[in-house]
Order: sequence, then structure tokens, then C-alpha cells
Amino acid sequence: MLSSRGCFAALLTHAAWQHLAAAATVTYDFNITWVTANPDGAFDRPTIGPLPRISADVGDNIVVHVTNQLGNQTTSLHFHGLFQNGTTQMDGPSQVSQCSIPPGSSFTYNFTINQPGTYWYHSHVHAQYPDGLRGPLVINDPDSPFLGMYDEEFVVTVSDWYHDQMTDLLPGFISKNNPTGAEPVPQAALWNDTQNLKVPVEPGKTYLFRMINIGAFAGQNIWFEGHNMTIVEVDGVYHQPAVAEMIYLSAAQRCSFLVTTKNETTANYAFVASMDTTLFDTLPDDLNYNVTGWLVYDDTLSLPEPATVDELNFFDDMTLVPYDNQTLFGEPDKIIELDVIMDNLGDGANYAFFNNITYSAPKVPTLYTALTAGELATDPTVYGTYTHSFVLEKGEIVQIIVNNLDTGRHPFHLHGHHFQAIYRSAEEAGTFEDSGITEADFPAIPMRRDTLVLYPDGNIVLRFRADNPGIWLFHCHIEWHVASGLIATMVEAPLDLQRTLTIPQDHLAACAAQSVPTAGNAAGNTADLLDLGGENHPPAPLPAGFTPRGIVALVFSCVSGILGVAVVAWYGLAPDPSAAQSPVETEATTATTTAVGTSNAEAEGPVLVTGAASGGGGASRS
Ligand SMILES: *[C@@H]1O[C@H](CO)[C@@H](O)[C@H](O)[C@H]1NC(C)=O
Ligand SMILES: *[C@@H]1O[C@H](CO)[C@@H](O)[C@H](O)[C@H]1NC(C)=O
Ligand SMILES: *[C@@H]1O[C@H](CO)[C@@H](O)[C@H](O)[C@H]1NC(C)=O
Ligand SMILES: *[C@@H]1O[C@H](CO)[C@@H](O)[C@H](O)[C@H]1NC(C)=O
Ligand SMILES: *[C@@H]1O[C@H](CO)[C@@H](O)[C@H](O)[C@H]1NC(C)=O
Ligand SMILES: *[C@@H]1O[C@H](CO)[C@@H](O)[C@H](O)[C@H]1NC(C)=O
Ligand SMILES: *[C@@H]1O[C@H](CO)[C@@H](O)[C@H](O)[C@H]1NC(C)=O
Ligand SMILES: *[C@@H]1O[C@H](CO)[C@@H](O)[C@H](O)[C@H]1NC(C)=O
Ligand SMILES: *[C@@H]1O[C@H](CO)[C@@H](O)[C@H](O)[C@H]1NC(C)=O
Ligand SMILES: *[C@@H]1O[C@H](CO)[C@@H](O)[C@H](O)[C@H]1NC(C)=O
Ligand SMILES: [Cu+2]
Repeated sequence: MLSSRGCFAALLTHAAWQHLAAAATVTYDFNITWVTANPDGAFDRPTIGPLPRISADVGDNIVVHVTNQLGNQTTSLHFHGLFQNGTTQMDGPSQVSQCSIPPGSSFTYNFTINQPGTYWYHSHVHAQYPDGLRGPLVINDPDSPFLGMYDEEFVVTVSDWYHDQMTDLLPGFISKNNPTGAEPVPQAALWNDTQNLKVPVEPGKTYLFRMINIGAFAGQNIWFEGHNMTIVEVDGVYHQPAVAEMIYLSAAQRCSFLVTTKNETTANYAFVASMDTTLFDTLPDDLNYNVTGWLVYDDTLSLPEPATVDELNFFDDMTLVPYDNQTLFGEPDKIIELDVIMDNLGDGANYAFFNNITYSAPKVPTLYTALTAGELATDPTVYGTYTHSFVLEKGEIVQIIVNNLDTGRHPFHLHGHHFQAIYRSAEEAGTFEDSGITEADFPAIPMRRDTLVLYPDGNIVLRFRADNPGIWLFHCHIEWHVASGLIATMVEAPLDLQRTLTIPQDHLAACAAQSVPTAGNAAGNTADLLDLGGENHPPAPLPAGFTPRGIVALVFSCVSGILGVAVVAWYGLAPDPSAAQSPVETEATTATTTAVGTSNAEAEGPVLVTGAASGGGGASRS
């Protein structure tokens, strides 16, 4: 369906926009509940949402009143890709910039957006967003350099889809019964939360597609039969137009591209998203990892099945050039080097590590530690060992090198910034140190985005300026790897935060309701900030001499010994009560969730927004 707001944006002239462009407040009421959904036509399941698209104009103030009506889970909202410049307390990750929102309570997000482009929002607690708490967020730009180049726009999401809830999948994923860390394989792929999506088009027109991968795990190979895509924006950054026949969109990435239609209406054309099966440890026989939509020129004509594509040769996003020609930042003031490792801990489960640290959420949200640690806020110690915090000084150029010592692709995301993607090696290239690449090899005008794919056994180098005081996570955007700890924390200019931030009362109330402390170091110690005794921590390391291979053998022999059957992966196994909680949940949050139990767990009606429903999702605007 065409967004009337997008259409509006495309048709208005620049001058008219200047006239209308006074900043507005756009208000959404998100009453977050369970609904029943069946987006792949194969399976009814409890799902969170559906929630509307958030739409606003550059410069608008956005207010989202969240009421958690889930009954049995806490929640939170992250607005992916937005800088939250001056409002890091609105960024959303639980135990980082806020406490999660307990069932039955309300919480307001309130921030101003000065960025144009294509974003999305999603829950940032309990690995919850794949259950449905996710949606598009589009910021219309009256000054977009591409406004005159298209007639209408479409917002389209693409994603993977699971038939099981994350709360049911996670205990089996992080479990001694899954020592290799095999991620659950999705049951389907979706276009715009459905299948067989029809996009009505007219001949001889150009459309802007704003495509967003809101999935949990799978990257998507995307192509349109008979039509090319002219990329003009990735992750909210305009780039010089580049023609692609196929693109790859990882979880959390966005790409806006122009599609020009044919001059005749003699056929309809398929467009396909094909999940990146290289990520899957197993490929179930009955999995259709492709999803098809159609550009419908004439709805009386047939919708052809897509032809088979032999090779998935997708466009290399590293070749893009930003529209604003921003040049390479100078040599870094600070270099952060992170090696991605998957390994087992003493509970036998598989975890994800940056260097030797797998993330465990602190007892005190990292932002609240920054605000209450006085001068010691610049000492990374106070944030705890397992938040893997790096303190950045205001204005410095930071370089992050990520070496993939794992054989999977990982899409890395930085909150609070666009980074310059200055280098990406090929697969199997080893570490950056061994690459021999020097400053002179970096592009003069590097592409910028907020989520970049790192290839198997390769490396990436990112650069950004620390010009946004706040607490910003750097993490893989595969939700399984968030749950297994592939997260580091950037603590940017904490003393500035102390001078400028006030935490709203409803944010503090969310903590109080769950007895989460809001002061002191990561362990909640306010008297001795350098004493981290009692901090949350992952399971202890494996006893010496144990290897993952050994665990596989051990588990298989135990399982077949006890059950007398061959068990493939962990699918059929009940959650192991001794398995570790997902490390991103704090003890306090877990306790509250349990205490609330399953009361009020009935599915309620779909989520509504206030105000007259406009095409853009029905916000109230004042
Ligand atoms: C896709 O869904 C969004 C709502 O999330 C809607 O605004 C948009 O118009 C839909 N796109 C198409 C092409 O139907
Ligand atoms: C949002 O924040 C602005 C600026 O701090 C404030 O003036 C306004 O009252 C807030 N709105 C809501 C609904 O909290
Ligand atoms: C798409 O682009 C390729 C390479 O630039 C070109 O060969 C092809 O003809 C284009 N296809 C269409 C339908 O424009
Ligand atoms: C459609 O017609 C216009 C005007 O005649 C022409 O400029 C354009 O190249 C044609 N497009 C295609 C895809 O043939
Ligand atoms: C999905 O599409 C790819 C590319 O065309 C094709 O090779 C593959 O066979 C398709 N898979 C299924 C299950 O249809
Ligand atoms: C960026 O550089 C290109 C040439 O490489 C030029 O055509 C374009 O006008 C420049 N854009 C801006 C915004 O300066
Ligand atoms: C990680 O390694 C460093 C350097 O060897 C060491 O100082 C630190 O204590 C280790 N951290 C953990 C969590 O093991
Ligand atoms: C944040 O705002 C300051 C000015 O208030 C600006 O200098 C800085 O570049 C902004 N940072 C980002 C990431 O937008
Ligand atoms: C929470 O409630 C939903 C909806 O009733 C239900 O499907 C789900 O199993 C519950 N989750 C837990 C962990 O109890
Ligand atoms: C959503 O919750 C708010 C706050 O509790 C309430 O004012 C509003 O009426 C609710 N809207 C819907 C559609 O339930
Ligand atoms: Cu994110």
C-alpha cells in the first residue's frame, strides 16, 4: 500500500516544504500487547504488535508513550540509527540507558530528530524484537537531494520469521545441549510482515523503495526481475547514486533505492528476498528461504514465479560514496581492537566474545553509573568487567578494528553514530594487523552507515568522531549473538553527561518497580566505586582441558546414553533449568518477570495510535 505521506513528500516542491517545515511534535501511543499473527500463512502464534510505522519530518520532536500491556515480559524501545544527540537516556537498551519497562507501567520516549532517512525501532531487551516488537521509522527530508528524482515512495520491510517465541528458543540456544552455538533457523522469510506482497506500480515512473531488514538473524539477498536498483541512501546516509542488480541487506541494515518502471504494462515482475543460508548451521528440507513479492503493473495479469538465480552476486556497499563527500577522518586518537570469538564457558553453553569478554548486563544501567560516579566516571573500571566499556573523550577520533575469528558473517552496529567504513577485508583474510593495509590504502571519501557486515575470518575498520556524549553499544545485530554476549559499550564524554542530563521520573520509576539500583558502579556499590565485588558475571570458564569438541562428544554420549536416542541439535529438548539465563537479562529483571507470571496474558486487540490516522501510521501532530 502506498504511504500517502511519502507520496505527499514526493509531490511537494522544495519551496512548499520550506514553508511547512516548522518543527512539530509527533506523538505516538504504543500500547504494547500480544496479538495473534500468521504472517507466513503457515502458523498462528502469539506475536507482539503489530505496531505502526513512525513517520516524522527532519527537525520534529517525537514522543512515544509506551504502555507495557504484555503482562508477562518487561520491554523497551530502541530507535535504530538515531543519534539521540543530547538524549542518550532515550536510546532504549535495557540496563544500558534505562531500566526495562515493567508490565503494567508506562514510559515516555521524547527526542528530536535531525537526521533524514530510513530507520526502524525495536525492543532492546530479552532478545524480544523477533517476536514482533519492531517497525519502520522514516524521517522525511524536505531538502533531500533526490526528491526530484522519483514520483512516489514505498516503505518495505524484509525479515526472517520464527514459529516459536524467543523465550522458548533462547534456553535451548544458550545451553550445554547446543555446545556449538548453532542458531535456531527461521521458518520463513517475509516481505513487509507477509508473503506474496503486491506493490502496485504505474508505467514510466520512478519509485523510491525504503527497504529495512527488521529480521533477527538472516541477511537477505534482494533483487527485482527486469529492473535495476539505484541506491541513494544506506542507513540514513545519502550516497551518490549507484546501480545494483542485487543487494545484500543484513539484519538491521536499510537501503533506499530508485526503481524505474517499464513503459508498458504487459507483465508483472517478481522481486525476491533470499535468506543468506550460509548463516544457517542446518538447512531444513522443508524451509523455503525465499520470499516473493511483485511489482504489479496490471492486476489482471498473472504473477510469475521468479526464475532461479544461479549466483548471488550482490553489490559491494564499500564502493558507495557519500553524497556529502565527507573525507576520511584523520588518524585515530584511540584505537579499539576487538576479536570475535565463539567459545564455551563452564556451563557447557556457547557464548560470543569480544577478545576474552562476553557481555553481562550490569546491576546498575551504565548511564546511571556514568551520572553518579563523579570524577571516576572516566575510569572504565566502574562500569564493570563484563559491560566491556571503553571511555571516549569528547571530540576524539575513534577507530574500531574488528577481527572475525569466527566462520560466520556478523553485521556490526554502533549506536549513536554513523561510522566511516574505511576497510573491509575479503573472507579468510585474517586479522587487520596481518593485512599490511596502511593509512594510504583507505578511501579518501569512505562510505558511512550504522551497520556493516564483517565477513568470515576477515576484518573491518571503522572510524567515527566522538561528538555525541552518551552511552552507546557496539554489537552484532544478530539477535542470537546479542543474547550470547557479542556487545561492547562506548562511554562517550561521561562528565558532559553529568553536566547536562536529567533522568525523567518515569525512567526512575521503572527501576524502582524492579528494585534496580540507579546509582553506583556496575555492582551497585556507591561507597567504593572501584570495588566490583558482586557484579553480574557470565558463567565461569571451562575447566582446563575441555574443548568445544570435547563437549560435543560429552553431550552426545550423555544424551544418547540417557535417552537412548540420537538427538540432532537441541530442537526437541526441553529447556534445561540449569542453563544460564541470557546474559543480557539482569537478575532483578528476571525476578520481576517471574513474579508477574502469566497473569493478564490474554491477547488483546491490535495496537492503535492516537489522532486521526494518516497514511503514515496515524500520529498526532501538533
Ligand atoms: C509496508 O508496511 C508498512 C507498515 O509497516 C506500510 O506503511 C507500507 O505502506 C507497506 N508497504 C507496502 C509496499 O505495502
Ligand atoms: C519532551 O521534551 C521536551 C524538551 O525537554 C519538553 O519540553 C516536553 O515537555 C517533553 N514532552 C513530553 C511529552 O514529555
Ligand atoms: C541493469 O544494470 C546492468 C549493469 O549496469 C545492465 O547491464 C542492465 O542492462 C541493467 N538492466 C536494466 C533492466 O536496466
Ligand atoms: C520510457 O519512455 C521514455 C519517454 O519516451 C524514455 O525516455 C525511457 O527511456 C523509456 N524507458 C524505458 C525503460 O524504456
Ligand atoms: C531460492 O532462490 C534461489 C535463487 O534463485 C534458488 O537457487 C533456490 O533454489 C530457491 N530456494 C527455494 C527453496 O526455492
Ligand atoms: C561530491 O563530489 C562530486 C564529484 O566527485 C561532485 O559531483 C558533487 O557535487 C559533490 N557533492 C557535494 C555535496 O559537494
Ligand atoms: C582478559 O585478558 C586481559 C589481558 O590478558 C586480562 O587483564 C583480563 O583480566 C581478562 N579479562 C577476563 C574477563 O578474563
Ligand atoms: C551532536 O550535536 C553537537 C552540537 O550540539 C554536534 O557538534 C555533534 O556533531 C552532534 N553529533 C552527532 C553524532 O550528530
Ligand atoms: C507470555 O504471554 C504470551 C501471550 O499469552 C504467551 O504466549 C507466552 O507464552 C507467555 N510467555 C511466557 C514466558 O510465559
Ligand atoms: C493506550 O494507553 C494510554 C495510556 O494508558 C491510554 O491513554 C490510551 O487510551 C491507550 N490507547 C489504546 C488504544 O488502548
Ligand atoms: Cu540496534
